[in-house]
Amino acid sequence: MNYDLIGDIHGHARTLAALLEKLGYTQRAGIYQHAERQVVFLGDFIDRGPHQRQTLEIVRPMIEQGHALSVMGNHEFNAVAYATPLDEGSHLRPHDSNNKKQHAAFLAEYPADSPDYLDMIDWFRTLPMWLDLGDMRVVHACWDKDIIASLTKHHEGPRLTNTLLRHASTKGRQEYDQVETLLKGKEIPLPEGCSYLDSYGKERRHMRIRWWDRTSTTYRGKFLGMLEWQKHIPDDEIKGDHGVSYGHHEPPVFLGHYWQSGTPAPFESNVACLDYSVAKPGGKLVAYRWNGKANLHADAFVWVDRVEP
Ligand SMILES: [Mn+2]
Repeated sequence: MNYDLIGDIHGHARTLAALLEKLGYTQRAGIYQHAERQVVFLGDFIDRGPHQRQTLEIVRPMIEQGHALSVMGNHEFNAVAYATPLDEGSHLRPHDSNNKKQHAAFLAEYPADSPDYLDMIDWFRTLPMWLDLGDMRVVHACWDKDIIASLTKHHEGPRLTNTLLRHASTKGRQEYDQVETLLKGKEIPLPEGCSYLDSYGKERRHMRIRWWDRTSTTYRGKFLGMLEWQKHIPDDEIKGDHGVSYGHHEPPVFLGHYWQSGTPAPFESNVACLDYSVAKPGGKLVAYRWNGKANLHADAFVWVDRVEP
């Protein structure tokens, strides 16, 4: 099977429809399909954009009718945790003002506890956290084989069980860091005595890394974040075994999540990110036409500019 992988949509249904049409998918009985190809979505269908319901009404039937596959994004994981009661009046993801704000566009179209809302949350729970198709792999943010092996062994893996959902929502639990890594990216501790202030003015002693980058070996080189923070990061060799090794010989892996801009191109010969910030003005929705090749190329990216609502 040949696949068209599509990056983070965030409620931009019209842009999604334009991209599917550009890729040669046509609607039959209201469902986008292609005679020879399937879509693989990279997650983050929801939050932020203007057409949450229209987006889900395109992607969910495609997946349910066998025209597409998908992994779970951090926004679907958060939605499930937000909807799941913990104790009387509280939830696995707290209903505080930040979390409410991040989820507002979705909740405006799917009022909490309405039948449609509960049905969609149940469907989000069925999305796998990773897909290993043998000669190609898909995960929202980080392919970490040790974490994937551990979740497979201890939690029947790639899908959220009740226990895994609870543990993954509990800070301090191993599963919390594991699911966070797969869905939000890899973090490593900074060297002793080293920290920086994030955009909330909060002191950070960990940093997100460009885990796919095989050329840089220092904290500063692997740092992933705003340029102004990078100067506070030491240019020392990373201590200990904190990296994620993704070798040249491994199957290609597709990611979303990383808010790229500019002209799409692979991160490495076997790593490509397809999130080109459709949720921001000037952003685009990006696909990769994958025809079974081990090496990824810039000329296989296909995209459309964000369609303004
Ligand atoms: Mn994301």
